[in-house]
Amino acid sequence: MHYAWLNALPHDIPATLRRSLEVAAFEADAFFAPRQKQVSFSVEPGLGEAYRLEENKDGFHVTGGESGVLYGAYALIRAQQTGGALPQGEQRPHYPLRMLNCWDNMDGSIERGYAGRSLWFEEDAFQYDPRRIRQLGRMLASCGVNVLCVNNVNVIPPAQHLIDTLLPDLAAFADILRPFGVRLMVSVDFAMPMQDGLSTADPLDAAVQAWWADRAKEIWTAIPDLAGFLVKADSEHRPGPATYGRNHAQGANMLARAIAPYGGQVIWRAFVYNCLQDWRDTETDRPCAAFALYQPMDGQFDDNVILQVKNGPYDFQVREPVSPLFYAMPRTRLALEFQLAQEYTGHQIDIYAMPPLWREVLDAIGPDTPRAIAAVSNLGRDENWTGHPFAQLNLYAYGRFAWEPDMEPEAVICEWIGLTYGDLTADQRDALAQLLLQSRETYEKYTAPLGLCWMVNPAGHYGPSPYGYEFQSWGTYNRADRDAVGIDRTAAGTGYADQYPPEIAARYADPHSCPDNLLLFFHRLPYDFVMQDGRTLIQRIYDDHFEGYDRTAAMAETLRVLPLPEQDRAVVLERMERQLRNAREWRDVINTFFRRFSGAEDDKGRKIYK
Ligand code: GCW
Repeated sequence: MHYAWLNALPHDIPATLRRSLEVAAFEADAFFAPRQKQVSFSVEPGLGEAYRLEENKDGFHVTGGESGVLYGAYALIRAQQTGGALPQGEQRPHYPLRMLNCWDNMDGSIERGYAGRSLWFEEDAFQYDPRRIRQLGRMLASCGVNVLCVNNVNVIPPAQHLIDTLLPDLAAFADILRPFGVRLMVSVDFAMPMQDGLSTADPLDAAVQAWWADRAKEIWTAIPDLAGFLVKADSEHRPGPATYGRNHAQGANMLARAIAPYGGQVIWRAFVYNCLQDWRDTETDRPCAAFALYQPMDGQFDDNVILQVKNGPYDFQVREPVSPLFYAMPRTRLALEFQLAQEYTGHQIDIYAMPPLWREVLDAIGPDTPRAIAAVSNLGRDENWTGHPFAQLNLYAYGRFAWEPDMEPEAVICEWIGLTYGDLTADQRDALAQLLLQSRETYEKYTAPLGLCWMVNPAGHYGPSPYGYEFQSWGTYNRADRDAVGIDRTAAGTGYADQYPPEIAARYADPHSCPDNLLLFFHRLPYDFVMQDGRTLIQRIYDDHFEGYDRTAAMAETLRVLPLPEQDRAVVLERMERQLRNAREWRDVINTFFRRFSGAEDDKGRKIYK
């Protein structure tokens, strides 16, 4: 197995180890016995996921609840491997639901997957190597993730049958992950009753309600600890309550009532907008959509509904402000959704470490605003799990942030490096940490400028295409012309900025106080607009793109001399070359695009192609 932060552990878990305590004891013993130390355990069921660690003369003692002992064992190993101090006092996760959303289809493909095929689906069936799934369980437990949604939110046939004919297979899969403290979740199709012969899926129809209640009973009989349903409704052509003139609270609550008797939760996604927009329409503004729809429903969702909101109002772009819904729904349980899959952030070819992004988001909204956390998975069947070995950092760090949302990006990056590449010298580790820490900003500089978004190739979302999305129906426009670029989202424009609380809205609304990196998200500005640092907008676009490429070239230099383990080194260097080509392409395409429109020369006389 390659998941290097667990390198010191044996490669497999014997099938007989069924309970988390057994797993914990096995892991701890395997790690500490060769070091002549003993680890003992005691279980206090009331502790649940929490644990306490103590050092004694023979070794260590872990006290925890059922999954707590497991998390305690991994925390102990982590502290030992990184030379960190033992966490003091009772440790418990900040978010009770720490979800990984897998967009796996049953034919084995993964929507926005960049690390190979599905680890558990193939040929429209569950097909997997149970040892690999146990390794997956260890990986998730070792970083603290506790819910795995097995199928794509776009429920592509035959995945709708996961909750009827395929239930025994789903239950068998749940059995494998249960000892690792991982519960399953399933994405469901809102119109499923109609596939079973009903004439409607109207949430207020008694027959529909009875259908879901029956289904819930059968599902939770088969898998008593199923975490719940994930639902993408009325979004990008998925069915939903709007078809029947019902709102999202009515739709979500209907499902919630069916599964409440079993402790199930409905995770209802707030990713809803008009994907059939006419580009000629300048009134409709996609980032406004979710707030306009959901904010008026605050307080209307049942207790076991969680509204899952992407971190930004658009769609996991390289730079977006946080979604204004996080400031506006105090009476609704919200989940914060991140995307580990690098859809818009380099396809796990380019290096893009996410902790700085998460730090910003969590600082902006406060860690207590969301009540749960979710991330779109970056895993696949590739031997190293994530395509690029460094993309493992994002999964690891996500789990750690889900436990401790106050973590500093640098600390978690260093922790991961210590666990994964412990043989590097302190200087080498530091060089890698700095490279990773800055990788997001580097990527941002060579791609779409200053919060503009969507200059990416529409086919696949890798590489530049400044006008690729411009005349499409997705609500994704930059509206660049010879004088100016961007969309005015202030009160004078689409009004998006006013969805924020007044002090935040005021900061965004003034181009002189709006953070530079969001300037073109909120404003339409002429190329000669003078920015806070004194540079003109067009010069800043050029400078960023040259700098982004130069920083990428410097990354390649750093990596060339870094003595990573051989199997990682080959992949890292090969991908680095592709990243450098990508950065060059972005730099030249974007600079040429804006030079053609603006006619402006680069102050520093660098090469911009005609
Ligand atoms: O970003 C978009 C992706 C879709 C995805 C959708 C969503 C699963 O391009 O592939 O569909 O978001 O989050 O539902």
